[in-house]
Formats: sequence, structure tokens, C-alpha cells
Amino acid sequence: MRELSVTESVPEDVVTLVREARQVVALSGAGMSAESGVPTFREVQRGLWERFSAEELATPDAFEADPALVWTWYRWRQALIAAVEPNPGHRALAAWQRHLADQGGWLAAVTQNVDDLHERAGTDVLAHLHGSITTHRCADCQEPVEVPDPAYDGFTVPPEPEQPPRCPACQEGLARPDVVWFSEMLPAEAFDAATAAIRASDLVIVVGTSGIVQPAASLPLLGLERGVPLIEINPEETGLTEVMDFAIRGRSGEVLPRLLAAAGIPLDRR
Ligand code: BJW
Ligand code: ZN
Repeated sequence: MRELSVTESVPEDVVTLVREARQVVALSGAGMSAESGVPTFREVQRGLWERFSAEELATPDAFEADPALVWTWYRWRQALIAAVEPNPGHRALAAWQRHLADQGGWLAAVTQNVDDLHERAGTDVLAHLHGSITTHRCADCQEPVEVPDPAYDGFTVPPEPEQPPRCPACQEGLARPDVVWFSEMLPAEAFDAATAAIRASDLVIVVGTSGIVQPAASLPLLGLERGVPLIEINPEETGLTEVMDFAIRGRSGEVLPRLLAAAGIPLDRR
């Protein structure tokens, strides 16, 4: 593994990998959206949730114990996501995907993020491994539940928890976000699509994930088995760093545009 600082110029072997890759998988995590203003799972929370870590709230047990607390956390995050914009990292991935499609190749965006910032930057996302924060379903009968957009402005933390609505189909269960909590299975089609893409890829880029949450964190290992080059973009060391060929230490909103520019991939066309 070769570790590179963002202040260094991108080494020629990394530039060559990016320039020559035709079938790319980008696996993204919360750090991808950090520069848009969406907190990662490892940051200390404020307001109503300051006593809890994000990971403590993202569980079926937490929802069962205090549905209003967990529901309101998700409603606030949904409002925040709606209020922020994709950052230059999201836009660079979208540009790379368009460029590869023009060349007869592809870029498969596989994200652990429940936000829609990749899509809003123009990327066609192959797999949302951990679901989506904008849709809801019944926690009991699993039927989709339509829920109006949150009334918050997205930046103010709501003063008090509010109860989730009941499911109109079974009149029994509570509405919950359509996301994957700890101990729950990932959506099979998304995981299978991600697996197939990695098995067909010639380059894997791992961006803004701590690389510890399974089974998403094992996906790059499928590339490793096949000898596919692996590049990490993250300011910090991660659970996946040791298997990487290159680890570029920097923020995705800075590193991705620089990487593409160095490889001669146009950034600004829409
Ligand atoms: C930047 C940056 C910038 C900052 N630029 N970078 C095998 C072994 C051990 C345990 C398990 C196992 N298999 C399954 C488990 C249990 C569990 C698990 O993995 N636990 C681990 C903690 C060990 N996994 C599950 O339960 C999964 N289900 C499952 O496997 O079912 C079958 C099964 C069940 C039980 C046992 C065995 C099998 C489901 C996992 C679902 C995860 N759900 C969440 C919540 C989604 C909804 C929501 O958003 O609220 O998904 S948890 C949270 O973690 C969220 C994220 O998608 C996920 C990953 O986090 P991510 O994206 O990596 O974010 P962070 O915050 O961790 O890291 C941010 C990174 O960004 C950092 O590295 C920063 O440095 C970096 N960064 N600024 C670039 N500007
Ligand atoms: Zn129901």
C-alpha cells in the first residue's frame, strides 16, 4: 500500500490507473457527503441526540425502545439532506461516469449512503446498499407508507421528538425510514448488483467510508481476490486501508476533481 498526501501531486501510476480504467466501481460512504454538510456516523451529535451516537440510533432495538426519538432523528436528517447540495466530489464522480459511458465503459456507483446527493449530482446509482432516507415503510407489514416532507428547515434540530405515523394498510405498525439498520439484511438486488459490478471491474475506488460496517466493507475484497487495483480516498486510515494499493489522504471533494483533472477527464460537461 502506498499512502499519499493530498498536497503531493498525483503520482503517475495513479493517474495511469484512472486514465486507463474502463470498468470502475466507486464505493462511497458518509465521508462523501461530509463536505455537503451531512454529518458522518462517527461525529459527535448535538441537540436532541447529543447523548447518543449515530450508530446507537440506527438499530431496530433503538426504534422499538423509543420510536419517536429515532423517527425524529431520521426526519431531521431527511430535512438536512434536502437542504444541502452535492459537493465537487459527487460532481466529479458524475463526470467520470459520463466520460466512461462515452468511451463504451462504465462507472458503477455503489453507496452506503441513504442520501440522494449522488443522484442530484447526475450520477446513476447502481446500488443503495443501506436503503434510502426519503421513502418509508411499515415496520410491521412492510407496505410502503407515504409521509409528507418534514416541516423542519433542515438546520435547526427539532425541539421535541414526534411520534411516527401509523401505517394506513395494517393500522397497526409504525412508519419507519426505508433504510437498513444494524442486524438487518441488505436489499438483495442492491448487494448482488454491487457484487457483480466488482467482479467485472478493472478499478475500485473506495471513498469516504470507515470500512468497518459489514457486509459493505467486504465488497472491495472481491476486487482484491481478482487483483483489481484498489484506491482509497479518505483523510483518515480505515478498516480497508491495508488492502489498498493506494490510499490518498484527503477530502473527496478535493481529491476526486484533482484525480480526474490529472487523468484528463473533463469535469464540467453536463
Ligand atoms: C471523509 C471526509 C471527506 C470524513 N472526504 N472522507 C461481520 C463481522 C462483524 C459484524 C458483522 C458482520 N456482519 C454483519 C455484522 C453486523 C453489522 C456490522 O457490520 N457491524 C460492525 C459495526 C462491525 N452489520 C450489519 O448488521 C448489517 N446487516 C447484516 O450483515 O445482516 C446479516 C447479519 C446480521 C447480524 C449478524 C451477522 C449478519 C447491516 C448494516 C447496516 C448499516 N446501517 C447504517 C445505517 C443506515 C441508515 C442511516 O443512514 O441511518 O449504515 S450504520 C452506518 O454505517 C450507515 C453507513 O452507511 C454505515 C457505514 O458508515 P460509513 O459510511 O463508513 O461512515 P462512517 O461515519 O463510519 O465513516 C466516515 C468516513 O468518512 C471516515 O473514514 C472519515 O475519515 C471519512 N471522511 N470526511 C472523504 N471530506
Ligand atoms: Zn403496516
